[in-house]
Amino acid sequence: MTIAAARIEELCKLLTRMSYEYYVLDQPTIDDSVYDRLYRELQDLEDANPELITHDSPTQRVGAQPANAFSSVKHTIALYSLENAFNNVDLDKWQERWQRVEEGTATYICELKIDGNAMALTYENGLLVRGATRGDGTTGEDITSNVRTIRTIPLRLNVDNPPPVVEVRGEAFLPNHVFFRLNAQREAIGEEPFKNPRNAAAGTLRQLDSRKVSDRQLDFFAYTVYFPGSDLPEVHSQLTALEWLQNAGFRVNPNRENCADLQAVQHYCEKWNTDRHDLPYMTDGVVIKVNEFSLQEKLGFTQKFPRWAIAYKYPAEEAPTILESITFQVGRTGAITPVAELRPVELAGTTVSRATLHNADRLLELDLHLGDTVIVRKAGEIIPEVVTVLSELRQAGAIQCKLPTECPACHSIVVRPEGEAVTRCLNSSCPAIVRGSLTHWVSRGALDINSVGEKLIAQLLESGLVHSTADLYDLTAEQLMQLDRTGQKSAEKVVAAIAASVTQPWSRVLYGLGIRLVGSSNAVTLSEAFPTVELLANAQPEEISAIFSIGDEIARSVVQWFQIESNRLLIDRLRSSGLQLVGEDKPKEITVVTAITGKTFVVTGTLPTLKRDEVKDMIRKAGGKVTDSVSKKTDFLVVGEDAGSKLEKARSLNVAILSEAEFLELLF
Ligand code: 3BA
Repeated sequence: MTIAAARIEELCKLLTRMSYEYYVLDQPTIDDSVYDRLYRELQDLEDANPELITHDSPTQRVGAQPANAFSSVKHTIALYSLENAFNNVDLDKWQERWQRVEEGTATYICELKIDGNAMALTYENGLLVRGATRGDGTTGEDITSNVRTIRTIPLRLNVDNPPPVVEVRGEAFLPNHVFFRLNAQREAIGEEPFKNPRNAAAGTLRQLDSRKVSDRQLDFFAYTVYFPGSDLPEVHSQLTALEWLQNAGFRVNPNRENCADLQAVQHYCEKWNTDRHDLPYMTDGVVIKVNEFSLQEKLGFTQKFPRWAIAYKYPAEEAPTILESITFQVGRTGAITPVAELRPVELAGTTVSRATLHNADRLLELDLHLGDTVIVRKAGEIIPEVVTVLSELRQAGAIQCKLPTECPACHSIVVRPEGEAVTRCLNSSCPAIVRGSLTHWVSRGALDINSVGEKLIAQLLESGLVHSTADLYDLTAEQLMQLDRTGQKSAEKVVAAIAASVTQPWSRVLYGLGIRLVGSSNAVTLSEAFPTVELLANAQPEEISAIFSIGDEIARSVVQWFQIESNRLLIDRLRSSGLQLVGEDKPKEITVVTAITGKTFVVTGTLPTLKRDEVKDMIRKAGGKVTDSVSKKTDFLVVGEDAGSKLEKARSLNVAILSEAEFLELLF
């Protein structure tokens, strides 16, 4: 079998299953846009190889699988589709196209495109007589009893002398919070969650038990109204139609805008691409309509679409593509991140050719094979990631992707600590780790050495001039001038910039060390609590985690870092190079030496006047340390009422015990 034949067969099987899940089960497992792209791939393959088209190919099916639970209704006025635009150029072309049919200008109404289910409602003499799904646009399903449960659809129009027949169209949808609650309930009873609010709404509308529909809190935005056989003069445009609908008792989306030209339309689309994420319901684009009915009538329809309207679709955030290979990146902490190298695919407005696989666990969980069809997602500003693999499309004999057993940069054995998702290289002189450490050391929040960039770091490592951050401070201009394209002037500038960095405060040096979990704010907190590197290097984990906002895991990470011999040597060399390993406000603490300075305290029980946190603050301000648990290193235990095991332990260890009054005496 040829590759094309195999791919066609696999795509047919997968798409058939997907459409069954979508239409029959109301339980799609895959995003619509992904389905569309795979469908198009199948269509292209079949166009190129027509002899391979089978009778049961999904492309040979016209329209959707009808569900027969509800009786079908023929729409008296068809529900057209909307043409799609994906960018400003498409909008320009659309305007040019309609202006060729009817010269002139128009004002446009922009409406948010609600990502729900289009519905057709019929009112006779003001009364709701029928609610139907859109179906294929000509025929839909009669779901009147379910529609009646939607609170924002009036059962009687709120107008005097309503026209004999009124047709209203709009979008039924499930608000996001209802969707999340519904899925939580489904998962609690072991049911599959819905993939998105639109599918949840579709599933709800086709529920046979209307009482269940009523519980689900469906909502409805109206956007079109027809008065067959009885035109109302006051309704002559999209804007006046929306007003009429609102007055008649419908919910109309408030975020509509009257735009004088296409530029204003484009501005609206741009603005809502970000703002839409704050709305309590899903939107997937903007519908743009020529406002005046007189112009709409002149423009008319093509086979499928009204010429006077278009949907500006926000870019899809998920797409299928092919996994070409996997590479492994070693970060400055030694963490090895698997990266998927992909066949380039358009996603959310950019071309994506790499995506993160996060960690070793994720890679194994996905069980990736080379050549696999994977789904990548890029939402907002997030780094693209591989979300799933379509293993049905895997070719026979595909090679499984494995975790590296050795570091791709230094070839030393890698380890994966029990219970951790991350594989690490532990060789602190691994070139990838050193490069990462150097990049971090010179970065803005750390030592901020602007003139040492990625390129120079690579050159320094390659030439062997630098093996660790400390080596930076021994560099001479002569050495730098040996490097490619480095003149005397720039060499001197670099040396001066490195030298100037020794004035950066202790907190930045601490951050620059790149200790795992010590970000810039933890570094500030730690540097204040431990005003010298010695105090920090010799601190017990409990003393570190006793600091407000510093947890056990951070404390352990700091202690572990200082336990490593090469790190202690690094500190020694940084000290000789003149870096600040002492806080600036240290002198202040030396001047107020009290009986508390340098002593370690534990505070427990309910004190007569002070809160425990107040006491702890007073101790820290006076240069003492506060920890959570009593040990041999504890100098004082401050106790109040109802003290428990800490008091006992302090007694057994002969730790001095203070009442609040005694503590205050010691302090002042
Ligand atoms: N306006 C969907 N179609 C829409 C009336 C036209 C139209 C939509 C719209 C054709 C939304 C296609 C299905 C259909 C009624 C046909 C909207 C939305 N306008 N605001 C121009 O918010 N999703 N959808 N519905 N007729």
